[in-house]
Amino acid sequence: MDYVERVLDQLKRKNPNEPEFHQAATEILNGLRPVVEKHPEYEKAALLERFVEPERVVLFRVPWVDDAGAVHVNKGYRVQFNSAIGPYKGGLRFHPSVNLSIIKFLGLEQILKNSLTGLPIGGGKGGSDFDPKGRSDGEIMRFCQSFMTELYRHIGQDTDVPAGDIGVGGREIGFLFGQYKRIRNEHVGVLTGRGLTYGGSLVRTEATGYGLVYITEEALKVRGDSFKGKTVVISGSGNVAIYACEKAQSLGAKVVAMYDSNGYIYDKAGIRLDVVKQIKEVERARIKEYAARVKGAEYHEGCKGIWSVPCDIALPCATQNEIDGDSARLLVKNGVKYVAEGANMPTDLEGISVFQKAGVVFLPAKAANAGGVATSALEMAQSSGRLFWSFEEVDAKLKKIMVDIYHNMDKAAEEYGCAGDYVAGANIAGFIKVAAAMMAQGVV
Ligand code: NDP
Ligand code: 2IT
Repeated sequence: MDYVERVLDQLKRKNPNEPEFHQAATEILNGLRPVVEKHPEYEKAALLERFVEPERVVLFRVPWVDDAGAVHVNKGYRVQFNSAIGPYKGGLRFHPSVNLSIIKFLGLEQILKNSLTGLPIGGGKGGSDFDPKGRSDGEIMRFCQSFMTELYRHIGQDTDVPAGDIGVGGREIGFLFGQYKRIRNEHVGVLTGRGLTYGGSLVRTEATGYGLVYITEEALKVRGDSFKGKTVVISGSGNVAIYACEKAQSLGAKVVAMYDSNGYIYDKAGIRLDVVKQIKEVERARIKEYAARVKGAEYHEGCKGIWSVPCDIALPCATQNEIDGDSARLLVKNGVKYVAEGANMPTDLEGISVFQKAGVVFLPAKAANAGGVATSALEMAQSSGRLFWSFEEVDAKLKKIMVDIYHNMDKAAEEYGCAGDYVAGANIAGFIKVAAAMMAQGVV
């Protein structure tokens, strides 16, 4: 067994029943093999063992009262994974599937993603198994207030700065921020994704989806191609999916399918994003509605079928493990040329290998969806500086960050003998900075 295998083996033994965490760690550490081989001092310093162990895990009770007066109890999590290059930074996910394994996989990914942005942010993630679906605004507010009543003591603008993720958008960040400010009596950049009237940044709402399209555009450009005239399939219909669709359409692509957790819509004329926004952002209703409102559009029950829709570019933007080996094979058979991950770990290990073997240009999540957290870091900079930048200014910075990430991971892959393997390239490019910072700071 080499060093990487030993660390993975130990991780699985020490953290049983955490399949998503095992999956993310396997993908990451396998990519880092050429780096640790080049740096034997890392093994002596138990660097990988420290890298995969969170600095701190906070687990807490979140009691709240629903509109009918019934008392509920949820679990709250914050995994403060790595602060070597900056304060912990990463989103909060509210979804019934949330557990420690999922928060740890997201936190581990976040360390390298945040490093790739080139900005000084460490890695963390949190959330709750709370299910926001069907809850009133009052219930959401009381839940967020209860969640923050414990979380506030663990975070701070220079310590840990949460943001949104699945189930946590502008409304939730507003309630969380209000409670933090009330308890702490300070108006600081302790959360990102805030509204524009209380410290938020322009472009943060659009950033993950736009960034995903910017990095894909760069991958197309260096191959003498563009989004123009391309058929695109996007899974999800939440924050990331909607703004990926918006930017892809503005560059001349035709987006033909999207989904939510119940089923997918297919519109061969091209998705009408105004209708999707009205259904998902305003009414918080189901995507099924789209087919009732747009002539010629189809609705299919179930999610998996979306990968049978032929496309040139697939942008999975919903959740982990949406694309397994079979779905990947189907996409390849139907001619997909580019897959860029808007969601975190949407392709499983078999799916990644299918794409790479077929020569599909595969842009992994930690690079492809880094635009969200990068713009969060720009929000933090504006908060600290008491500044407010224009849309054009933030958008230009975001675009440059995404283009730089593309070239950094491309270069890293080439330097370490795996040209074109962006999974390894992104892991390596992200890890080098974190590893250097950890080595410089001693055994901590
Ligand atoms: P949203 O809550 O806005 O949207 C999530 C979308 O994915 C919804 O359409 C939702 O459907 C669907 N979805 C969620 N869970 C499942 C599931 N188990 N099966 C099928 N569909 C599902 O979240 P975001 O758009 O913010 O996040 C989407 C992905 O992007 C996540 O993986 C997140 O970690 C990642 N990401 C988000 C960033 C951000 O800035 N927001 C930044 C980087 C990555 P339904 O409405 O039916 O639940
Ligand atoms: O997965 C992610 O990068 C996010 N959910 C965004 C995190 C952030 O701090 O903006």
